Amino acid sequence: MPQPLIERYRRWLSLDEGDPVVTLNEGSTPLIHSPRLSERLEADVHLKLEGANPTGSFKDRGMTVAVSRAKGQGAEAVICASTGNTAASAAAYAARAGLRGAVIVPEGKIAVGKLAQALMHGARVIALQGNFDEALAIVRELADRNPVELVNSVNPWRIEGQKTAAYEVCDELGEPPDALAIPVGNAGNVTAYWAGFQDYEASPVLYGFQAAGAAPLVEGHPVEQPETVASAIRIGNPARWEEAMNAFTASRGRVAAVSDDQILDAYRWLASSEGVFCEPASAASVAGLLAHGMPVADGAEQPRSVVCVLTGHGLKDPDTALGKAPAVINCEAELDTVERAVFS
Ligand code: AN7
Repeated sequence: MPQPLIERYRRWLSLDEGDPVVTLNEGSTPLIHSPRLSERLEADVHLKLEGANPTGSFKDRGMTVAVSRAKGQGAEAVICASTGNTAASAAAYAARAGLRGAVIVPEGKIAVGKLAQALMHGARVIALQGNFDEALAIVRELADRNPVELVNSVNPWRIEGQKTAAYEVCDELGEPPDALAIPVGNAGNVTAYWAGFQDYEASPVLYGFQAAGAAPLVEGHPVEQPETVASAIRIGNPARWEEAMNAFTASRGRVAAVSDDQILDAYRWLASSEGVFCEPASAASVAGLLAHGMPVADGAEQPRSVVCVLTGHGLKDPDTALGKAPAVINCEAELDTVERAVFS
């Protein structure tokens, strides 16, 4: 049975001995070889399937630690702003811990699976007439004014927990990869990976990818009206801006943009060619590698082993999947007709 990540990596996490462990047995997600992507990129590519976490995204790694800490410190409620996955995860861990949860999401802009999760776990879901960046600004003030723990990735415990994904990658491969590709929204996850690699004295080249309509780090300024089909990363003013840029610089990597078409092509290609169904935001990492390759600094060697982080499960967003997939074939219940439908 997989261990909760707090137990597996407790020595690296600065948790108090007395804190409760609020867990759904997150972490220890599959790292699978990707033969077709390896062929296309002329490198040895592995996919880190973070959609295999209990609520279907990497957010659970940070949430187990942040909610354990919040519970240990006597909090009665947690709150977050979210493009969807943080909301689903916060709601689940709040339920597990016996805490109240409230989530503020951009109205009409979160995938339907994530909404169902937050509601089923009993969180109060507030649909804001505004975008994620506005929601985050508001919850920060709410958390200052009220006895409620903020569990966005501005919370340092979220980053602590998310570092464990970098540990797992190194432990599973037996050594650090040469490079890591990752989608970037609020920039908490790339910050956490870099911190985790540094704990392991590893320094893979970090390639971050943003959606072209929501690419503040690439453009060098906040984006007022971010837009992308990858709703999870529809973020115009990342909270961990500086940390993320420092990580790209220190790792001799870079951040680049991918178009929605490139994201959707990679999304469908991964599902149909590699058997891996991730959500559109996650496919940005694969789209980025396919579109930009792996540029290196002068004199540096081309990466041989690469890990691509697939941050969330494809089932989160059935609407986008059905909009992109081929049509269903309707058929009457008659043998010859079915035979024709199957084999023609
Ligand atoms: C699938 O849930 O920001 O750069 O509020 O759900 O650490 O923000 C989600 C982000 C990538 C970007 N992939 O990670 C939220 C939220 C998926 C995501 C990201 C998110 P960060």
